[in-house]
Amino acid sequence: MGKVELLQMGPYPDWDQNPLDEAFVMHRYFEAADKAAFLAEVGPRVRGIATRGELGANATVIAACPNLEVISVYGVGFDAVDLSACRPRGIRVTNTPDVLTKDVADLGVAMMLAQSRGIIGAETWVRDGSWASKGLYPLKRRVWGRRVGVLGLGRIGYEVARRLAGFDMDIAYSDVAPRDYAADWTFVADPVALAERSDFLFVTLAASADTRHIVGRKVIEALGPEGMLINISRASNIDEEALLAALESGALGSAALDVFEGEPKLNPRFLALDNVMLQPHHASGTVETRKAMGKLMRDNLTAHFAGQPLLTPVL
Ligand code: 8YV
Repeated sequence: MGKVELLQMGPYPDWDQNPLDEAFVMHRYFEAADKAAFLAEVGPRVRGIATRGELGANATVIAACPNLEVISVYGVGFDAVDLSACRPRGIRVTNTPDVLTKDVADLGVAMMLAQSRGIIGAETWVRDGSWASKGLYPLKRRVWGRRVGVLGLGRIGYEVARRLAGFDMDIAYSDVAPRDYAADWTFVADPVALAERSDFLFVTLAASADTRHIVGRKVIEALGPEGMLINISRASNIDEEALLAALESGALGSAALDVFEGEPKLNPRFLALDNVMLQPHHASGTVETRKAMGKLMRDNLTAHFAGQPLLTPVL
């Protein structure tokens, strides 16, 4: 029997690509100039899709693969996979939870510290000679001891809060219900009320249709001119128009963002702002974590085609 054929939605590092190429026939969708023609040609032979969190698999791609059995996501977020197209056909979906949690939390905390203390501007201050010519760097805002809200106390939100406890912060969180593992932290059901009591608001929710724009104008304005919004989840959790307007007017103090609508092409209005820190969706981007994510993604595919139970199924 020949190798199983997979559709590959985006690139992987060699340490994943090489074993994938050895075990399967990989059809590189992302390299195809004419995507529709490519799908029409290889779709009927495809039994699995290997994708990435931000790329997922939409209804058109899924429909073009009538023999599709499994979609394996390299990422914890599976919001870009059209689950409603998978369910009726019994297509299984897997993701890579846990292995990336702590790196994502680390980057969120690093962004908060860097933005609040002006670390990137301070680096420029040294390099461009401003220190010598203009003198002392402008004073920035303290992090430790201040009030923080965590919107979504799942795996990543929990690790963020745990880290912030080390900075003696006053920690509150919103979620669908109080969590028994968060006894030291204050539960605030309403995101607007959470933002109102916060100097820093972390968005750590798994994105879905239900959470779309959960951070809208009211939450942003409640956070206020001294507040900072940190997003390490998905752009869809925030009303980006409302965010841009608030950053431009000063209704929101600042933001630190790892994710954007339409990324990697972000709204150019972000580039004109000096009160926002922009990161290229790399919260899970360490060698250690990406190796673990790749292995888990591949192990799920191998398990499926060997008739073994999936390691980390979401559907
Ligand atoms: C990855 C992610 O950057 O886990 C997720 O959901 O978005 C990130 O970890 C991405 O999936 C890698 O392509």
